[in-house]
Amino acid sequence: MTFAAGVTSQDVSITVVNDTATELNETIVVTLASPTVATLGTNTVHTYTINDNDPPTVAFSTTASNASETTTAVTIPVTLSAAYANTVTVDYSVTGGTATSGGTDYTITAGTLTFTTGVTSQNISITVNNDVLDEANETIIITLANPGVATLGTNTIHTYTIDDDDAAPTVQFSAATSASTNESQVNTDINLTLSAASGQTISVVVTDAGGTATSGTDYMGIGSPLTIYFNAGETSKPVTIGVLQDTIFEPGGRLLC
Ligand SMILES: [Ca+2]
Ligand SMILES: [Ca+2]
Ligand SMILES: [Ca+2]
Ligand SMILES: [Ca+2]
Repeated sequence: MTFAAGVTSQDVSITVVNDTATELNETIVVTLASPTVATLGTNTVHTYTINDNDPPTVAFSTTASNASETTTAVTIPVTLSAAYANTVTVDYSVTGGTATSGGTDYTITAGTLTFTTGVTSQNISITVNNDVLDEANETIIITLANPGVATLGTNTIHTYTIDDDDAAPTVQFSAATSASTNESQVNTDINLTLSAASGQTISVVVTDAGGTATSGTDYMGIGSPLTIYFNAGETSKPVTIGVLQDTIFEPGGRLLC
């Protein structure tokens, strides 16, 4: 660089390539050396910074994931397409699913993920309640919104499935035998019980397996086979048998389930 006589200022020209790559800010360091006639002043080094103008996309890594209910600390990763020069934010919230929030099946705090400069991955945390209830597998649907600086990528919705780990309850008669006080007692209830409440509907088929009583004569038929349904949370269900009063002495019958 030459300063002609009387010239006091000259420019160093830099041509920046305005690419489309998401990147951190970059620097160019220019140094002065070997002056002739003059001597070097104080600022012999100059740093020029190229501030990137290509924001990344922000999205879930995958659209779905799952684990056993025994996995209580769940993390759902959200990633940037590339490290960026500026802080990126994105909001997330639960927008659906069959699982119940508020601690029943899980707890999640909706909020904002913040990716500071250079950070490309952040996690959404879910705390799953490992209960002892037999349930269907249940889902939590999380959606990203309101990206700050970045734009939303492809995977803006993630479905997490809690795979239930609790065995279905057993179903049985509450007692192997029972008897009427006498034939004048009508509409006897034979009780069915579950070993534990379930979170889903449970059915069992009750069949009239014979016995010495005669259906239609000594008692009303149970409509065999009769399907009994336990709704979620129920642990006891009656099977009602209508006893017919006659004037003949006889012993009773039996049921199977
Ligand atoms: Ca760029
Ligand atoms: Ca549950
Ligand atoms: Ca469990
Ligand atoms: Ca469960």
